[in-house]
Amino acid sequence: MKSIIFPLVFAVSGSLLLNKVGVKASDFTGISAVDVVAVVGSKTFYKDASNLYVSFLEFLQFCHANDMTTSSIESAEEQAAIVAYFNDTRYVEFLWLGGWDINNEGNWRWIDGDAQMSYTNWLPNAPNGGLAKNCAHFRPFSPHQWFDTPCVNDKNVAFCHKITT
Ligand SMILES: [Ca+2]
Repeated sequence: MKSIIFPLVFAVSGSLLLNKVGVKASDFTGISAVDVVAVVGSKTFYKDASNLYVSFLEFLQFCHANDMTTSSIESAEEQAAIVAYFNDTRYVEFLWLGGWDINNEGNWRWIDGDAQMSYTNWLPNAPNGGLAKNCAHFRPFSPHQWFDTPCVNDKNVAFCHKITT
């Protein structure tokens, strides 16, 4: 029975572009269903509904392909709305934030608009990775704070936002 079921499951899952965490088709385009995480004013935050692990470059590709920009958390109100969602869902995968200090160590900027971070919510000892950690991610469980991480980290889920007018 096993020998019949397993190839079948593999064939079905392999036919989907995005299926589950850690598994990715080689023809990744980034287009996927998204979950609404929070709405704050004109800004709506979304994460990849398939919870697929992606690299930072794939995260950029994902947001762009879905007509969004990489996430930026710019106020305590936005942070609180995002935390409320993850408290409700008990979601546990780390999420990419659209922030980096890749161009100037210690000078953290949001990619969207190349704006310097004014509001931040780093873990107390972060960022602390120096030149080895130039991208930011969000821990969706307590204490719900931000960490610096290597940009080559491939165990984060895409997190984007879109401004509606
Ligand atoms: Ca750094």
